[in-house]
Amino acid sequence: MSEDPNDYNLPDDYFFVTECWGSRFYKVYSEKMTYNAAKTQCESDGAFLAIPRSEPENDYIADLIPNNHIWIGIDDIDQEGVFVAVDGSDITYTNWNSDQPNNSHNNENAVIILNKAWNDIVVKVPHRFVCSLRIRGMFILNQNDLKDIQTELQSRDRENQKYKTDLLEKQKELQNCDKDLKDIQAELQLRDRENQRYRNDLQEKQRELQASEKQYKTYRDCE
Ligand SMILES: [Ca+2]
Ligand SMILES: [Ca+2]
Repeated sequence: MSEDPNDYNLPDDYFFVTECWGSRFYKVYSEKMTYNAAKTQCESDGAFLAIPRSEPENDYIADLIPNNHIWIGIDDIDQEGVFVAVDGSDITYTNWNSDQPNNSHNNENAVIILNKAWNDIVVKVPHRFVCSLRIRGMFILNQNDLKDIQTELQSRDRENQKYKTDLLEKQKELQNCDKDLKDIQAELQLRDRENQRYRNDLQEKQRELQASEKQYKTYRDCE
């Protein structure tokens, strides 16, 4: 598995981490942004606002910016009370602070970590944030593997095309042969019929000859 952010089309300053909770790239932004600006920033990097998926990962992200509000990629902007992850994945872990989420003043639609606990807060206040890209499993291919496979596929495609062309040609040849064979069979039948006719003629002539020989003999005996 490549640990080079460039292999995943991420900016150079993303760093790679493999821990018990999985393999991730992270980038800690130092500036504060509104929730939507932070979300957009991560997505323009080719990543997402970090989404803690386990307690150790939640603690890790919290420790990247201690004692601060940190946006995470979870919000209920689309439908009040229905929290979704910005990368479309299922939310399998939460760490809400007591009495949260409370949608205070009916105006809290995005989630921050503060000292490891989650809270829904107002989206328009700028906060620090961490972007992340999850690398799933050991079988994720990096860009170079992908290029190799594409090249291999193209070369196989070309080979297959060549085989197909050859096959079509052979098929055409075979069809021509088939036609030749039929011509030859027809010719053979014709010759067979002719030969039969010659044979009949010959037998006829033999009979005639025998008859005339017999006649001649009779004629001579009479002399
Ligand atoms: Ca809300
Ligand atoms: Ca709240």
